[in-house]
Amino acid sequence: MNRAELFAQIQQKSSFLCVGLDPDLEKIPAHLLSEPDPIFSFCKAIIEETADFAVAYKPNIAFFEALGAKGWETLAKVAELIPKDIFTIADAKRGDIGNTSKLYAKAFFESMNFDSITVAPYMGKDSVTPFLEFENKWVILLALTSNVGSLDFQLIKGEDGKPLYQSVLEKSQEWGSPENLMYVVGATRGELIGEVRKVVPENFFLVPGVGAQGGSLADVAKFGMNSTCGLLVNSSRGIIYASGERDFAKVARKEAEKLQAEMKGLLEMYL
Ligand code: NUP
Repeated sequence: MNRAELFAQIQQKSSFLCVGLDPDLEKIPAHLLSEPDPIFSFCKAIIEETADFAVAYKPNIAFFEALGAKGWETLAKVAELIPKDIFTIADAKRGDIGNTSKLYAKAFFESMNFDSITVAPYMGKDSVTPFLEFENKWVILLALTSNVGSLDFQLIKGEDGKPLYQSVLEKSQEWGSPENLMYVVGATRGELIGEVRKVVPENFFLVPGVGAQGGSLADVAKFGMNSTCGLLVNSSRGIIYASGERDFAKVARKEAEKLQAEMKGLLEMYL
């Protein structure tokens, strides 16, 4: 999917919601455990009920690979199931020396046909650029993450006085363009999102951290929105585990709808 198609979908649905698929056997409703593939049944029900409100789905690969070979099979089936006009993100946080990155890219872009993958910037240019060589596929580079540990390295100032996340943003602008490069910017970072936006005015941000991690959607839009929205805001637990009972998918739908309604208002305010 290209940027124009993504923006068209955002306008059409009045939404920039990414539903995070973090399916955990210990958290999904107990009645699903007797199904042949409980994680698949869970994701299927969530996707069917939320697809009207979501412009992206983000399976977090850890939740699938934790189940071994069967988990990979389930992931492939889930990826297949997501409607083709909805953007897909493999949240895998990969990155390695060039020839290895190339195979990670093939795994997620060719074998599983994801639109995008999250990539760690730490190993530098040759670890990231192999992912950028696939047409209509995207790298989502970790810039300013939502977790507490983001303080350990990402805000450290270098000799030029710039925090490390800023160097990641500036350097990576030489590798990709707003047509194939997004950044992870945590919703928990408040007005720092505005600092990131100043450095990279055009690129989309994948913003995790609303819902369970407490980030504010209104602040994300205020500081991060650009003329093509430029935001995909993820919520995982806040949607998929809103109910642990038989009604989980309907309740997930309600949570997704609530976020979409707020997003509609924010799009009207800022676009
Ligand atoms: O900075 C990041 N923070 C974060 O939470 C980068 C991420 N990729 N994530 C992921 O987003 C995290 O691994 C999880 O899959 C999702 C957030 O989930 P939740 O807090 O909405 O449940």
